[in-house]
Amino acid sequence: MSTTAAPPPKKVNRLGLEVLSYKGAKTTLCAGCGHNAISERIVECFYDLGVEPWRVGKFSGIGCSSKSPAYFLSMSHGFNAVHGRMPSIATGAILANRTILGLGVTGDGDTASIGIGQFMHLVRRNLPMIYVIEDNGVYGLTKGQFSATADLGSKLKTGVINDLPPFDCCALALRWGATFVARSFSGDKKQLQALLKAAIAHKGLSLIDVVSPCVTFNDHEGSTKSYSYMKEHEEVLHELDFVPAYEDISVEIEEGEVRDVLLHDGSHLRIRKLGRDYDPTNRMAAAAALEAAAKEEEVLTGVLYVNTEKPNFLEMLHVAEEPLATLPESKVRPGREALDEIMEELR
Ligand SMILES: Cc1ncc(C[n+]2csc(CCOP(=O)(O)OP(=O)(O)O)c2C)c(N)n1
Ligand code: SF4
Ligand SMILES: [Mg+2]
Repeated sequence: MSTTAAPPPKKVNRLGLEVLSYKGAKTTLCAGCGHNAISERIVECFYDLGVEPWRVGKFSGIGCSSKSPAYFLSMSHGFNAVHGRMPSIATGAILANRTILGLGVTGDGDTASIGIGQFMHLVRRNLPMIYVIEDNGVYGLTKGQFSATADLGSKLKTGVINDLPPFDCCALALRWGATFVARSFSGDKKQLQALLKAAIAHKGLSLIDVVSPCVTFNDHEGSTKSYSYMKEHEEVLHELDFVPAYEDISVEIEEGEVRDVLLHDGSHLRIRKLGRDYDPTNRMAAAAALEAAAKEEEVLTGVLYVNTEKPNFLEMLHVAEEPLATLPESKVRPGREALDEIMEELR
């Protein structure tokens, strides 16, 4: 009689899908690149929350960071836009089909250098999508020139010093009316997981600027986006837990120590106070905290700001629930009367 034991049952999420269903092609990025760690977190979070991968639209521009959507969610839709132009492609796609869950993955060059104008309008419109900036302070793909997020005085491998002040994408996004602004570090697995999950649950633009070291061109002494710099200068604002809507959230919350932010889909972002008092619903305080941190050469990580009240772009425009391509002609074609009215107005 055979004694071979049955293989253990495969681990699946609430949709019955294995984690394999959330993976992508094998990475071609450098070993140790921060972007690879972010791809891994994306796989874990979408799997954990049981998001249907075929509902996701991955959007990116050009860069090592923008290549990374090939390395996760292979069952999702994807669009690699021209350098810095991902926001307009994502805007068009999400307006045409609001059932898509938009996931933008971009670089600091793609967003803050060539793409700053597009990024500005995306924030202003509060388009519901997740927008991850893989921020290494350089153009990794074109061999390590400074980007617009490189800190003043930081040094290239060649010894060149950056003599321009940086754009802080979080501070800019706050100024332009963003509704979810967070900063993280690719090396902080737990924090990044909680932030990505909250970003999935938020129904406006969810910006996460992730310091993601480029091991090949910007991980040396004198860089402010290196692993060692982040280890010394990261200032974690709070401890984060994400409680999805389908889990029981009726756990007692200790007064004064923990704060719960209710997100749109009924999930909760649980914010546990660390050393300081920080209110992530106060936009002015968030801007001041970033300014103060920059002066102290600290990198604040966590949820900097969240606003669940402001309408998103689709709500502002009253976009139809169904994908526009599926609307019947009776809904998309104005009737004779409406056309006559327009003609009358133009007389
Ligand atoms: C219109 C245009 N200008 C310039 C380039 C060259 N280029 C390709 S990627 C890149 C910068 C990428 O930097 P970043 O977005 O920070 O991504 P990383 O490689 O650092 O992840 C540049 C300047 C291009 N492809 N297209
Ligand atoms: S060059 Fe830099 S950013 Fe590009 S894959 Fe290598 S480590 Fe990552
Ligand atoms: Mg970069």
